[in-house]
Amino acid sequence: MTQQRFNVAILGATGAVGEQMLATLEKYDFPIASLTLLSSKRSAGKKITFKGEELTVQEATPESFEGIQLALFSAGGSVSKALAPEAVKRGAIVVDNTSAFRMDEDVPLIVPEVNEEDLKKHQGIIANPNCSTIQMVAALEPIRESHGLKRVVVSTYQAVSGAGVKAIDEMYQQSRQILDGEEINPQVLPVSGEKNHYQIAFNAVPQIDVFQENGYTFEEMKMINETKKIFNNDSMQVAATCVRLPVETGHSESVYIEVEKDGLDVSQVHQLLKDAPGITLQDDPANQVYPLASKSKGKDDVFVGRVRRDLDNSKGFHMWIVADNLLKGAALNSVQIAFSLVKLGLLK
Ligand code: NAP
Ligand code: 3JM
Repeated sequence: MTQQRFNVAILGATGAVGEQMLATLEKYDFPIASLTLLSSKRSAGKKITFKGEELTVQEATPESFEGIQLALFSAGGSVSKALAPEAVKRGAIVVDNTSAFRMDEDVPLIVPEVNEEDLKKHQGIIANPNCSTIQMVAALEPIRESHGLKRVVVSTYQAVSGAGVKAIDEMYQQSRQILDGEEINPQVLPVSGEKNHYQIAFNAVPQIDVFQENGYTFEEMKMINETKKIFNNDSMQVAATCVRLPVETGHSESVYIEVEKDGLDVSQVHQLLKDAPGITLQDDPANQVYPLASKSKGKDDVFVGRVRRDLDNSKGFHMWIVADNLLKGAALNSVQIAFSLVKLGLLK
């Protein structure tokens, strides 16, 4: 029997996430019949090579999705809000990388290692969680499954590539200017649409996305709400502090968890992580082995290390979780969702 192939579109193909989507579809040989690359008017006409074939980027319109079976969206929340319903109306399944639909009740929020089965409930749109959420829940799932999770407290150390191509350029330009003794003129970070912009080079900025009325940023609330939704547990206690660092790629997270059941020790946590799909344990303090953002770039796995039992709480554990934010945090997770759809017979 010949393998079924699909008409695929990538919306945001010229962006930091879109570029990695193309690379991941190619690397894992997703069964593609035709590939449509979409962007705004700005990049329409640009040529991109996929599997040795030159493709021309087109401006995205509702009609772009005629005949498309699978659409991978990463062009920002407002673009998703406008075009995802148009794609679904034309018969496509949308895997959306933005926060536009993540908390909608009829939209599954998927990390395949954790809740692949939730895909069966989809109504056309499937949401890919926030990058910081994905790597954290992937690493915590084996521990949650075996001992339950009562509480999660996370502080993030996030890379600039999570804020797109312009943020990466700003970090490098500013770094050069500071080293050359020139004046800097921040215009992108922490949030391009806000009135104040701050130095990112040689700095740490405790704001990712816009502030909410409760004093948390939207990025922090995404981590809190998405974690509860993915684990299907509204009573889980979750808190987050999200910080941007001058790292190009690779989000790092310091995570404190409190498990529900007694009797867990560090060696058991190690074993659970070693046995878990998509996780690499890197935890050997005697030899200075621990996950590093710089080494996560280009890798598919989520790396975990520095696992310690809390000194005051026998059910408390600390750990350091690192992943390539553009791969497992975005493009790879989306492509894994696409493969799961094929496997479950949901992509027709
Ligand atoms: P980026 O590098 O700035 O790229 C943005 C992409 O969207 C470009 O291809 C751009 O096309 C396209 N675009 C912008 N406005 C558009 C419009 N009006 N119509 C059609 N296309 C438009 O950003 P990125 O880092 O790739 O992120 C893109 C989006 O993905 C983010 O806004 C975010 O919602 C989501 N994201 C999700 C995660 C995650 O955690 N899962 C991580 C990062 C980003 P042009 O080349 O024409 O400008
Ligand atoms: C990561 O349209 C926008 O404002 C995009 C903001 C954004 C998001 C988001 O909210 O979709 C930038 C970077 C994300 C995300 O994955 O949540």
